[in-house]
Amino acid sequence: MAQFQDVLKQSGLHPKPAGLVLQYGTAGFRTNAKLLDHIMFRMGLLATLRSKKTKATIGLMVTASHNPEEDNGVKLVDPMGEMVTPAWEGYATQLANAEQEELLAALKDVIEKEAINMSQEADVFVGKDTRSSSVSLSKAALDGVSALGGHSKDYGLVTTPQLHYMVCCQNTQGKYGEATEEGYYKKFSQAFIQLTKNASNCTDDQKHLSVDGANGIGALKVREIESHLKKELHISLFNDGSTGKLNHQCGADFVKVQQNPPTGMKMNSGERCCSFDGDADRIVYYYTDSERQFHLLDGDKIATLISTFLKELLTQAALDLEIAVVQTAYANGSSTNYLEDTMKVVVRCTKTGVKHLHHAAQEFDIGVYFEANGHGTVLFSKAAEEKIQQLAEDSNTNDERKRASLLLQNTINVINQTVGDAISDMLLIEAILAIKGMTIQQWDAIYRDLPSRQLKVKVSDRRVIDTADAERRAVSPAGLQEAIDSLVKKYSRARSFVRPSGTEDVVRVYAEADTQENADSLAHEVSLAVYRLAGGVGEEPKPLH
Ligand code: 16G
Ligand code: MG
Repeated sequence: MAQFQDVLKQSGLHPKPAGLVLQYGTAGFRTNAKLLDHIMFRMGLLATLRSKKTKATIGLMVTASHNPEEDNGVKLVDPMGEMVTPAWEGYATQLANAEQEELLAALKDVIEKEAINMSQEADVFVGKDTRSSSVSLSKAALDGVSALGGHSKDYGLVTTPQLHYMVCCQNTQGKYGEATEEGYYKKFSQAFIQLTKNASNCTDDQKHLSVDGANGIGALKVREIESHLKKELHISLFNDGSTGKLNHQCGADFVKVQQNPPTGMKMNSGERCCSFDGDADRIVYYYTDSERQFHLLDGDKIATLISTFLKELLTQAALDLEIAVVQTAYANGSSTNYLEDTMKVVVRCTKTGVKHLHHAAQEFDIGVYFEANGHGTVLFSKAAEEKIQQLAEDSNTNDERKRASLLLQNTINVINQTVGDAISDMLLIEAILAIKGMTIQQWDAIYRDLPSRQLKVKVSDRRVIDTADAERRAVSPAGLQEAIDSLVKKYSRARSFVRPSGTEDVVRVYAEADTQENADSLAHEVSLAVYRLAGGVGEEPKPLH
């Protein structure tokens, strides 16, 4: 077939280094940019097949998120803006690792297994982050799409959540919004402005926010949306990419892991600040107090703020809708206790990785999902959206219910339901704080985090660790969970778990306890157990103090 001739010819221009093996990880392929040209071409092919299969537009985003500038990666986006399904992740790995002469056979295998009608039209939306390697890598992806006769639209520089939004808009024929950057800014900024009309006496201080753009794509895009916000939010932007290096000592991941402010940011004590990650799908907030002590408000605090706000509105609107919060094992124990015991909301725990949380959140009327690292959003079921809309349009309802239903409607519109979105989450958080007249200190005081520590252990093969119960228990190697259990018993309010990383060749260890010292020594002792029972390599883990 002529189609495959083109694939053959083009793939010769994007050859695979022989023997190189890469995995479609938790969120796509991610490694040094020099190794990715053939991967991009092949993902262009795969996105085209996925589009033919689903008869819908598929997204392909070139980014390595919070990784160093030298790395790059690719994420595929399914028709409603979700991540691709596990079966297709498998195909991605299969295509990526086929040696040059096996590529056609691997491609035909997917076509056969999925019974793809090759005469079906295909459309792929492509976006990229600000890495210098993204320019040629996105071209390779576009080559892949055209090699299989697919149509592509190159959105150029966009955040990951912007591309998810475009795909969803396109496949809902504009019901979710207009599939342009202007459409994105309009949709979210208008909802934000409507929400902030409910904030009385908002001072200039309350309207001010310092943003760390991680020297990445989020910085460019926050500048663009700011002009649509009608001065309801005053942003001081730092790490805007004009001088600093992407993600270098800045950005959401750095701030969360180091528990320190980013470099390059001017912070006055008590001032509200936030950091995006390199592709603007994560956000964390923070401030320093008058003693220069740093306070982090992570994804758990964000989920608590948002779910409290939504629960209050549901009560005011007298709407009987179930709200749930979805977390991972990394959620601070205090947040889970607060949500379950004080707020009385349903809490679910899933495996790490956005697709798992997203999936679990879809089971509820309103599902608020956040990873502690700041990746998350809120999903509203169709039925919930309809109930809210009916109430907002009902002329017989009282003022309080009406006001609450309108607020809920605008809250739905300010949220990017396709995926966690730093810009949209920021607007929602800013609106909630303004409406409640709440300072960042008051938000922080909702509950107090338990001290925690995360460590990494190098082992010869991290796959020897198998977990169950949403990664909270290790089922292999033998004896590891028993060892963890007996270590945890030595401390008060303690919890610990281990899991193989999906993005790095390490085992991650998490521990929390009543004091920082205890969390640190529990994390160290558990690291030692992993080292001894799961084939540690290199030096034995040393105590932290
Ligand atoms: C990826 C995931 C993130 C998760 C992280 C865990 C997405 C979009 N991103 O970055 O949600 O927290 O992996 O990394 O799903 P780890 O497996 O190395 O701990
Ligand atoms: Mg990211």
